[in-house]
Amino acid sequence: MFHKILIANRGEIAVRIIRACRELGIKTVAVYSEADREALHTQLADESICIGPAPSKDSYLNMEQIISATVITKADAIHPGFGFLSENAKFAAMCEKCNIKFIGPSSEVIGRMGNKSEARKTMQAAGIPVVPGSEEPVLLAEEAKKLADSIGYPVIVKASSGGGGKGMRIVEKEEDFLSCFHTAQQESVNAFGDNAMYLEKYIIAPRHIEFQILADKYGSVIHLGERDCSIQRRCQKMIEESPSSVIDEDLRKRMGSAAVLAAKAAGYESAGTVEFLLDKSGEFYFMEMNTRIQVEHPVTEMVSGLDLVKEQIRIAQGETLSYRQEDIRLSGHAMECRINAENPAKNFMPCPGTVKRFHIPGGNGVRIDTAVYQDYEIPPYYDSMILKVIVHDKTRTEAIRKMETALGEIIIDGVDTNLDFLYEIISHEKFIAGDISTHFIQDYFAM
Ligand code: MV4
Repeated sequence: MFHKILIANRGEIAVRIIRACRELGIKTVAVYSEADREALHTQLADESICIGPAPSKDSYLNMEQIISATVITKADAIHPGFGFLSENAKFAAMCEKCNIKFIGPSSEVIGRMGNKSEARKTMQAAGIPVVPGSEEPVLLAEEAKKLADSIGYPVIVKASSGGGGKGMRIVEKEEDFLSCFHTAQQESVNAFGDNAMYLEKYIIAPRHIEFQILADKYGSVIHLGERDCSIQRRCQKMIEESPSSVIDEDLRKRMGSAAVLAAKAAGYESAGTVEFLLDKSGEFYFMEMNTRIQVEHPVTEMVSGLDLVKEQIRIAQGETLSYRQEDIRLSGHAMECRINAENPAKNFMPCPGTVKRFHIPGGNGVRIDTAVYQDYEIPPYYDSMILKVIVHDKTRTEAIRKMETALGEIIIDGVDTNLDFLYEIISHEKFIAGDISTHFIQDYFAM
């Protein structure tokens, strides 16, 4: 049983974790940068400690400072949330060395799943379908081109240390390959300090389907169904929902079994997500494994009734899973919209500033996860996501109606947001028909 947990994060996910700890009777420590002195997570925690100046590299990414804060406050464990150090194997290893429990998988697993071409190899060896592509990482453009020619175009070039679209290029024609490869490789070197790339056959207009996994340290692994995260803009998720309108019970069983097998093959512990690409013919392929709690985890909480942050903490405390696969009952339809402080009319440029009038919706089946309050000053240093609206109802049609009602009631004056853009998406006939793919935004909202 942990006596005290330090949350190495900020914003809505830090508030979410503090609430889960409080419900479990566990003390909390918030770390904050100088820009977050007045932030909600700083105020809600039992203790708070400043770890440095505003820039992330000097604060929320400063491993030594966070470890020191943990030692000074005598916290037993660190919850990393998502982003920042949540998938940093070096940080997880530092925690292990300092006998601080990192709430997540081991540093070895984080490292192996963080290397996307290593992850592919692990999954391929376990018999999980992966997209046809390179077996080993590729470094030389000419060698990569030979491989691309044999795979057949279109192909997609990806960074081994990548994920989320950085260091990635889709190559439609042979003559574009070398320039695309060099660009993607340079982006990878700049972003990750790694020139290792890998290739895959490009799946045209796939759906992004991810399965939520829970795994304890004794080998038990269950899945909690899927989330359809296909509504994305430049690899940034905007809307997530569960269940997916194209997955029937048989496909859910097959993909769920593949996700559980993937977690076992990875030696996984804690909450995690197995991402698949689903093509138009219903074939699915392993894409990546995310070794963190995800932004969109509330969608699964709403259809399964589980509290995923509490489950992570219980697993980290050495408890066995509270549920067997046959205990999991998924019901109804949940949907999440991410509200960002950004201006769609100005190419989605982030728009920090002071929140004036602030009103959030409520009601049956409506959940708001946010750290924003009236007169709160949104700092310019961090991610632009400021609020998540999650709704749950019996059917997708009713969930969409509930989301429209909730979005229509929100008031966030003082900063620009993507609220109206989200409203347009969920009111679009193709969205309402469930006719979506990762190409939806580019197909219907050319921008
Ligand atoms: C793909 C793919 C199609 N075919 N791989 C996006 C980021 C990272 N998770 C991998 N991603 C993709 N990998 C193959 N073989 C489609 C995506 C993809 C995507 C690609 C470009 C622009 C937006 C996208 C949104 C979701 C998934």
